[in-house]
Amino acid sequence: MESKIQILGERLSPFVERVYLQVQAKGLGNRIDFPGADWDQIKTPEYLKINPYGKMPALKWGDFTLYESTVIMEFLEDQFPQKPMLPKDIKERARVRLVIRVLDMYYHVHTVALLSQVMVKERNQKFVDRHMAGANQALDVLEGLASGGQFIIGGKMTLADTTLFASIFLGQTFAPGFGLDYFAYRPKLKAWYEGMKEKPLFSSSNELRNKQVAGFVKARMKKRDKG
Ligand SMILES: N[C@@H](CCC(=O)N[C@@H](CS)C(=O)NCC(=O)O)C(=O)O
Repeated sequence: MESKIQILGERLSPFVERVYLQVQAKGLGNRIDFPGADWDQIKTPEYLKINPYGKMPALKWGDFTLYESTVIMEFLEDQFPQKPMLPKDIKERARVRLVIRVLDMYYHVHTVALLSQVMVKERNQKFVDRHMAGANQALDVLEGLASGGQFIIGGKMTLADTTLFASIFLGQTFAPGFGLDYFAYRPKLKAWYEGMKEKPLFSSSNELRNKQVAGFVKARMKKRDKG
């Protein structure tokens, strides 16, 4: 029997969660496992052999390994063409990829930086302001790209929805602490998010994800109070 595909990483990471949501949306839960890998494990020599950058997620399928979430998602689309998450129409397909590219190149760089300022003894306000401006700009761009319907691009659930949801879910959990309102002036993103979070695909994960976020905050507080 062919071995199961494993996706290594913790679902608190939006890069892992985007793959998880794709797998669920495609109904591949019985073909692909998420055994978890914590933050220490991704720096072990064994893991670094799979991903020399020591980041999550990574894919392992027998001898075959892969990393970079977007590459993993595209591989899964090719390997499992059922319930496609990339539109047939090549213009729409390009726009789905554009949403993901904007997240990877222009959004996460700022939100990851802002996360480093959660629960610290003293915030570096200049640093926070710079990255808030960057995050806001990316969110404005995403508002501009949004179709304005139920789905972020086109008329069907795509990788743009699952990927954006994973990113926004985590980001907006921490945003109020920075005075950042994701949805105040972004009606299309707001309506999209409100609609998406009610769908079983996303709402079924909420409890676990909220627990993970609380765990992250607790760990950061512990670190802050220690040193
Ligand atoms: N471009 C990578 C980004 C992955 C990434 O940054 N993952 C974070 C977790 S959110 C990580 O593993 N960070 C650990 C580290 O950088 O040491 C991807 O899309 O897979």
